[in-house]
Amino acid sequence: MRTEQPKVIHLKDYQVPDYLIDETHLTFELYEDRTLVHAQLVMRRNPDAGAGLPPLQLDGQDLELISLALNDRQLGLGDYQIAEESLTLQPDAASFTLDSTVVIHPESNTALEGLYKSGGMFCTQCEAEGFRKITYYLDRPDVMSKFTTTVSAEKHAYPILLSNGNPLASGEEGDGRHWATWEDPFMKPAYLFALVAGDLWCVEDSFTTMSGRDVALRIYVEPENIDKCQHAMDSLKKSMTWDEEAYGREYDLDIFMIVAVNDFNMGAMENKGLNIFNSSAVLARAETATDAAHQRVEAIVAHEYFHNWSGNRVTCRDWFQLSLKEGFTVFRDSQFSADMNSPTVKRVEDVSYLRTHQFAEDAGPMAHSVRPESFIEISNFYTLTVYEKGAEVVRMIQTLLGEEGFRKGSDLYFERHDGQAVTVDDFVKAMEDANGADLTQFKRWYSQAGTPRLAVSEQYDAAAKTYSLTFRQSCPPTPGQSEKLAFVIPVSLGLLDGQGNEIALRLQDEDAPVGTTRVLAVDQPEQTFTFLDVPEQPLPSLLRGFSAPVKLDFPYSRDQLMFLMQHDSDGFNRWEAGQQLSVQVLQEMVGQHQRGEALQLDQRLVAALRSQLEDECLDQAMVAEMLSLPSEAYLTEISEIADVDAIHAARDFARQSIATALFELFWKRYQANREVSRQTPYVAEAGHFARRALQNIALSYLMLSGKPEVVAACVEQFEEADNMTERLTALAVLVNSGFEAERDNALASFAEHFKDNPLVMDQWFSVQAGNTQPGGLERIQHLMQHPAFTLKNPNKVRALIGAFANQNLVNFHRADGAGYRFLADQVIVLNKLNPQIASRLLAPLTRWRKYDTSRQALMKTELERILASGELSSDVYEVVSKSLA
Ligand code: B3K
Ligand code: ZN
Repeated sequence: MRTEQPKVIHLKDYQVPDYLIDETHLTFELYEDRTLVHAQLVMRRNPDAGAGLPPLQLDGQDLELISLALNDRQLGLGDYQIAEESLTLQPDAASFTLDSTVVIHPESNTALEGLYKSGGMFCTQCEAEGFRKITYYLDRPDVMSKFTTTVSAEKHAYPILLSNGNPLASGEEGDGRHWATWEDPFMKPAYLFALVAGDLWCVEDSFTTMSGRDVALRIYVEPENIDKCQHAMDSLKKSMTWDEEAYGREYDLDIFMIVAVNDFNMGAMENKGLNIFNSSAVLARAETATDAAHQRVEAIVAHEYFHNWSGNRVTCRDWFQLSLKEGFTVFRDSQFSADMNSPTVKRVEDVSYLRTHQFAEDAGPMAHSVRPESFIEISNFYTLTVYEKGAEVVRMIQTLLGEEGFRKGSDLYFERHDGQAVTVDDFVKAMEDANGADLTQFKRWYSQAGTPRLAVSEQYDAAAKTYSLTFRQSCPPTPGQSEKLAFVIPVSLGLLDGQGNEIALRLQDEDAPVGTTRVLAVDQPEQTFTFLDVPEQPLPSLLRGFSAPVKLDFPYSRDQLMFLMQHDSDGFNRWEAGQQLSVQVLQEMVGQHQRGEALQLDQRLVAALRSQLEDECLDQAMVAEMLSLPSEAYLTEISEIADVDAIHAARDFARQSIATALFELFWKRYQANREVSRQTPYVAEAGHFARRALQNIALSYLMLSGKPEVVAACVEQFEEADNMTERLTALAVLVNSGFEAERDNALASFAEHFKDNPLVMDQWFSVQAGNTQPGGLERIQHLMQHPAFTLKNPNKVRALIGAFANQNLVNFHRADGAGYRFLADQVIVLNKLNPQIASRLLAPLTRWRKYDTSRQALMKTELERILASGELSSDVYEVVSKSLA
């Protein structure tokens, strides 16, 4: 066990840096067995930090110092002190130049942070604190510097040498080596530094910005992937146009580059002018990537591009402000995806994700506010709360200020803070100043953790024709925050009459009605709003578009939910009514299972889904969403104590009953859509996504019938489809079926066909990891022996182990605890190899409070075993210790 307690960093202790680095000149000499890094830092005392010349403490980790010179004077051992994570020396003037040379070992860096090797190429990942593994530096986002970077390497193995900014010069060195120098004219913090060296090919295009400047666009990949870049390039150009139109933001360098690497801890990284991407977030073509993968590529390319303004031009003062760039940028990319595809489908996907995963985080031991107060390891705070809830907070600001007001606020923010490292308060202040608004109370969304509950009750006075809604808000305690103050909750709503028409909304004290959808700002613990001239008892449609990230509670009957599914003018709320109906029905069946009764499905759910399937005018993507019952993970999240087996049994039974009752309709829609798919070449567009989505969900229901004509259709789709969306669904459906011969054939032929494509093999692993039939753990253990699997590649870990623990709940939570033991074993191994991946992988164990006492004990035993397993990384230590606290 760890003897030293790792240090806790607090937001309240923030101090401006003692020194600044105006210029950073780096030279990298890359070799197979070591890399030499020369850094020349042009530094000065920070005028904002007070008088005198305090010691200079630079960050540095795993660096072997070769030489150090201050203003060209070589320093000796007595001139500086080296500790495990720092180097300290005493400057003798307010301005000085510091030259250092260190040796580092990218070739053995398995943590994938700092400079490392992925396959045959060198690449970097510096956010948040990886630059200190490259050279001694002030590795904090409020130290911004102008960088020039020279890279030298052997020419044959590394013909391409890249860094941030614009190319300045290049040349040969003799000995088969060559070099290139890059200059980034924009000041940036070290976390945005990037370097790439490898044998890469590129797809090239260009973009003319709104002021008429030409920008070269390049996507670099390993040669075998050169045919999978077009979708990312199209997405990039759409993003550039969109950011000009929606936010007035123009690109600022002469070149924008994306590089795809196979070994990457997350999706991608927004390094200035040189984005580095997980290959899974760049490569996409019909034959190898699903519709979901295409949409993910489009969203991530956009997200990283948008960071050029929200993150790079205006950056964070400190890491507590992470949501300043991440929440805002997720909000921006979700607006973009909504504009490129279907806004309602996008909203449904985002809200499902938030409610299943972020709400669970908010209710668990790692719960933290959007702007956390403290951390041990910042890597643990790249969370759903900072990203997704942070985006919801920005969205609420837009809902409260209106689209125009929000745009004025963002214009002021970018103009006022260009080139600065700022805080969440600065962002909100710009929104306030541009609109003359007061968001003081609203800012509690940034400082209070936990998911608020909003209980709503109604009162109709037929004589006075008034209708009142009373809102009661509360928020459960979270670690370190027992009491919460009232939030400002924007509630978008409408009222429906008995025919399903919208009622014009006139609030008390208003002279006339104003529209049929209104936003109420609920800002008291309890508050009543009264509407006038309401001719009959209405049915409220509450929280339209999910206008706030809260748990809403209104006592809808099932008939009322069916009415809303039919009539609500808000597309999101039509889906939401269907979800709530499904939840009610499934929870009732969970109860039946627990009492040992025969399961009975409320036929109203079948009727509601039937009318969706019958109506051929509806958006097929929304019909597919309606037909997707709430996931087991979501049903777990909304349970006080989750009964894994009952949830699985109830959901399975409901699916089976729906499949039987609606067989003919499913079959008709399936055949019609499959026929179109057969006749139409693959297109990555919303209408085509929608057709395939309905076709595929229909197939998954149809296969539950086990009818030979369906099995034949599934095999046909698997074998004949020209795209991965259809092929992979057919495979997944076969894998989860009892048709062993067909399943084994399909798995074998898929692996044989795609064995050289690691991203496709990830899908092959995932599909099997998700198989909920008994024996799941043994299948995973067996697959870990497959030659295509390795713990060193984060995508493989996520595809197999992550998918198993997060999506295959009945198998992972099997009663003897073997699933937990297995996960803990993997975490213990990964703790040494790659702490960031280890700490993320263990998240399912942190949710132990959700389960029965026997499972709780088993999960805690494994957390304790991890804690006692030896020297823990700060990443794993923080998550495990907080989970057990
Ligand atoms: N900013 C990066 C995330 C870096 C994570 C470091 N552990 C990607 C993104 O959010 O765009
Ligand atoms: Zn981001």
